[in-house]
Amino acid sequence: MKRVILHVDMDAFYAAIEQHDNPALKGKPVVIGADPKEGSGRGVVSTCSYEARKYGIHSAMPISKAYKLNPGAVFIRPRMARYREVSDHIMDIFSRYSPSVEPLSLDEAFLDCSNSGRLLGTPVEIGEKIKAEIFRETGLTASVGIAANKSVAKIASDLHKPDGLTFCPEGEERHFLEKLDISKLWGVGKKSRERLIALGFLTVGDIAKAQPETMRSLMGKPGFWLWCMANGIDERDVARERSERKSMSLEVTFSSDLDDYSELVPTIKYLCDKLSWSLREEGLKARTVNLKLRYEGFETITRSFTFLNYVDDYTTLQQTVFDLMEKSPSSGRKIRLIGVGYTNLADADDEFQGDLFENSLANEEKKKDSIIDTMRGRFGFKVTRASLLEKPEKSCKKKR
Ligand code: TTP
Ligand code: MG
Repeated sequence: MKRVILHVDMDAFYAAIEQHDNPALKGKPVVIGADPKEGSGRGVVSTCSYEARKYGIHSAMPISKAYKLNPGAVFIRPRMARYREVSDHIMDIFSRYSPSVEPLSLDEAFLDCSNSGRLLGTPVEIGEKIKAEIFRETGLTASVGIAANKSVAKIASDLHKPDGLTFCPEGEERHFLEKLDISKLWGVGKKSRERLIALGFLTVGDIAKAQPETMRSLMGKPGFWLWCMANGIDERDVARERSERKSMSLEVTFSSDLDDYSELVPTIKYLCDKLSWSLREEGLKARTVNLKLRYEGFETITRSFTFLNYVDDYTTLQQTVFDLMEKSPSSGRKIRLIGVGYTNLADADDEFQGDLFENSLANEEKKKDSIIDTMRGRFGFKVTRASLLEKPEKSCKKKR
């Protein structure tokens, strides 16, 4: 195989850590997320153990619904510091197997093991060694997908969860993918799935058989990328995290809690403008956008969205933050703090092969950003956009 790409994803990550740290929870339905308050709690499920999934509980479901599905489950609030500690540990294990490790979130990463074969064995042996090492050192199981490229490896790791190892030999990608539901393709969420089904595409094979031009005319550039993935074509490199900076964010605590969401709009725009400008100023680009909201009474939630390619423009950031706002629990709750952030950073001039999912809207917006950046280079951040003339809550705090 020319390239050997592994995608490793931990099983029921937060829930598995809780079961490991408290063995009395092993074998039980465990739900990590907001306080269910006996069915009246707001907020959502972060994740749950496989035992809880049998009741239909899953990530992002309202916690009140999870409670109704199984009131007897063990509900636990997340312990992020502990999850980050385990994440650092597994990332350290990955680095023993490859110099090219690309983390996608706390519990998953791509590894390029193309040159590890002579020392470590066949692709499947490498996958088995990594799984065994994770289990020995953390007591947790992971699922591994192995293929000649990233998108097939990512699809593969999900096929035999938990504790799975799935290998797709080079040249067999089309056959490997053809029967799978289109939702298995990276980036196909609920809405795109409905749209594709309405167009007559049910399986990955249906997309693979279409003409690339048809897919492009139906779905735009992402349609072409879907066609490539469906045919097992993905030239993107595993991107090492080269940037020293891991994240960047800005937040504002309001002088009095806000209950009218429309009052947040100017502040969100202001934060997005300032943050995306700082990102470009530092010569960086980012794949993940994060939103943090703190409600009255101090409950804090975070939401994030990861793009397939890198972004750095104001409009994409702003639209993503508004989308994330829509997914956040809101009704009747006052907001005390709002924060926006970027993670998954890379140097702006790093080339990533196959930034196929390039967003033409983002390209247009980039031109506007570069005009503003040039003016700000001379006059500072006080140069502003016409759309931002409404007064935001200004005293924001920069976080590293
Ligand atoms: P996932 O890898 O998507 O899920 P998982 O590891 O819990 O389960 P699986 O075996 O299916 O991989 O996400 C990793 C962690 O990220 C998860 O344990 C909790 C967190 N998370 C959220 O907080 N909210 C979410 O909506 C999702 C999907 C994950
Ligand atoms: Mg996982």
